[in-house]
Amino acid sequence: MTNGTNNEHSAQPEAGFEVRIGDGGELHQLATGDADTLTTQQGVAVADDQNSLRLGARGPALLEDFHLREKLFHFDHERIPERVVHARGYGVHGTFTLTESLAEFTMARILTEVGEKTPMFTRFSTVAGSKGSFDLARDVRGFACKFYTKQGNWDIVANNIPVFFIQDAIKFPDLVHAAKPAPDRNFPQAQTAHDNFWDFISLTPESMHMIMWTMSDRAIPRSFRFMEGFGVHSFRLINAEGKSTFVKFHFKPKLGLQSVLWNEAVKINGADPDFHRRDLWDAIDMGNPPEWDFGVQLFDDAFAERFAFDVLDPTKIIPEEEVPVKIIGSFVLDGLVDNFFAETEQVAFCTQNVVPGIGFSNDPLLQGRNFSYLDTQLKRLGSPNFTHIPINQPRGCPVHNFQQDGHMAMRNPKGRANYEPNSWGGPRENPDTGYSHFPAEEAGTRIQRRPESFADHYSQARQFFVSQTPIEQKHIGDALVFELSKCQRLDIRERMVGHLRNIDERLAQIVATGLGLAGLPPAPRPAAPPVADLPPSDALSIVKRGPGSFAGRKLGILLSDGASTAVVNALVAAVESLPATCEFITPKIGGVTLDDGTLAAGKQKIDGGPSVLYDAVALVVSVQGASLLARDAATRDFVADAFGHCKFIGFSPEAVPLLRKAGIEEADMDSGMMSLKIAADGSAFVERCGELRYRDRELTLDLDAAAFL
Ligand code: HDE
Repeated sequence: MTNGTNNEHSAQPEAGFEVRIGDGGELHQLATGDADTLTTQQGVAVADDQNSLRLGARGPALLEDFHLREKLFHFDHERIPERVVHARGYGVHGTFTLTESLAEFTMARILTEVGEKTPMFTRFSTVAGSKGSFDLARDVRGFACKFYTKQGNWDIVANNIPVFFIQDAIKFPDLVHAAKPAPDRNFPQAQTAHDNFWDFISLTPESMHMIMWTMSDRAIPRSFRFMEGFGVHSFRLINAEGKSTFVKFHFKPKLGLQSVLWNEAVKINGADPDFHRRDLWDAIDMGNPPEWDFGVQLFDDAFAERFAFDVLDPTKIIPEEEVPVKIIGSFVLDGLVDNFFAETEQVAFCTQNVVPGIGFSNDPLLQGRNFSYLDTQLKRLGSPNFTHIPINQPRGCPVHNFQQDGHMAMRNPKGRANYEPNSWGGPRENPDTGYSHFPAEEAGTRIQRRPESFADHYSQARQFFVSQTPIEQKHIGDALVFELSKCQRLDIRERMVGHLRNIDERLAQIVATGLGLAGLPPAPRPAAPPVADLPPSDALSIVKRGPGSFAGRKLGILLSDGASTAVVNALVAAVESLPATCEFITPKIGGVTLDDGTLAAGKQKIDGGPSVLYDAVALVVSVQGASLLARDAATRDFVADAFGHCKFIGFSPEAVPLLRKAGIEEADMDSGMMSLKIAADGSAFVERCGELRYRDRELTLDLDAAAFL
């Protein structure tokens, strides 16, 4: 069925239908006879797949037609429940390689054998939207990884944000209910801009740190390829002597971080609701697979004692300045799935999936997750045998146990013994190599109470805010104003602004002004006095960690007939050398004829390729082309949006009338705009695009920007 980890494998779909049977794990063709003959599920060759059996050509259908009945029966049952959260996701295969051994800290072989390659599967997702929702929702992104290690499957069910909304699993159903569409009207879909969400949040101060992250540009990533991943909780590493070290897991994209603007996100969702999945598919398909560094923050009990916050509290980070992220390996995601349902839909991530040498902390959210993920697979996949589905089967080691039977059992033990201990033989426990739980000393009173050490909800929220560049702070303010403007109840808006006062007075004031509140509502009294003003951390800003190269990005080249071949070729060569990609956008999809007579085929017709789909744009047109295109509304939008979204714009001198028609006058020409007169300008322009956006432009375009400067 699949275990493809390279493009060749997935680029060549197998004819026919395969099923995994027996306990050997080998694949068998189900078809009788040759693979080209259509058969029923029973392997019987089908003679007519166009007409059902009827009593006369115009008569009633006959129940006897087993092929018709089987086909409809199977179709009727094709859907399984979508995930209760993270329903919309996209999975790909990859490989993890260790570059630095953690043998001092753990027995987990995947973290000790330098150079060893471990196959993995990653599923990216949005949280709130249903399976068919759009990709560029303002939302947290899931970044779940399953590592098929030689000691069993290890899952890091990560997000692209290092903290969470709540501190206790008991609040998860409430959080998700509040975020999802309201139960009476069933809207809004895939967005938190509504009363229920902000009602819950404004009544849950522990969510404030997470809110700063979700209102930041992190929640509208440009691509899965430009996102960080975080295991969030403190886990344990356990070494051969049984010593435990705390660990937090980090994934850092080699291409750097990048997000879109909110106005872009809104338009991308219309232009291409599959923007993120298409981006990942294309990158892998074209042979530019994304890679991440795999890092750990390691700390001991002594650090946990002296750290200003509780390392068990999932609403807190440990700043990288305090405990640096040590890079110990990397992974590349280079394998497309053969079948979306079989792999992406059926993959079952469980936080409880750990291997010897890796353990849990007492983080109450993690403890709750360890129950929830296993439980939810039964609902979704319908049987405790979901581990028999190929995507969930361990690959690096055998599986031997006496768990058997149940719906859809595919791996059935042979022989008489199905219990342990027994006198017939079979697998036995092994205290030397088996998983042993870390013997933490625990004592206490049975109690339902949050620890005092979890009580400071504002200090790190403030630290996140002050760590952002002015433009990023502005985006947080804009996002809050937008989201709260969609709440109908004034008291909810006010309660939220009250919380913001405990984070940053200026932010609260700006949001209050943006909402048109009469004054500043009172700030709630914090449950604990905030720790001293925390220092800004550069690691928290996307802009401060920009890539500086256009590698992995996409240039949109708008062409007309008669455009300069020399400039076009120079742009394409510069982009491909990075490597990055480019697409020609042409008035007709058939393409244009360049000034030397070459035909340049369009990848997008102008209406289907708005500039929001590109990281930067170049307008390479002739005099006549510019005047024709200037009369076209979609082309004017293309140019105006590229300018409004602070993109770098390269333009041939002939394009100036088009710029004017799109509202860009001489006085608006800034250093984000570059003239493309000769071929050399093409490579200089692509070099300039490395900054990704000409951010200064936003400060001049936005009425509210001044407040953040
Ligand atoms: Fe999840 N979460 N979660 N979550 N989560 C699920 O499991 C849950 C949390 C995350 O691509 C569900 O298989 C509880 C934190 C990802 O298949 C469910 C709590 C983080 C995915 C579930 C949390 C995550 C899920 C739904 C609080 C970041 C997608 C379907 C105690 C570290 C996995 C499923 C995929 C999915 C429960 C909080 C990440 C219901 C109870 C914190 C990436 O089991």
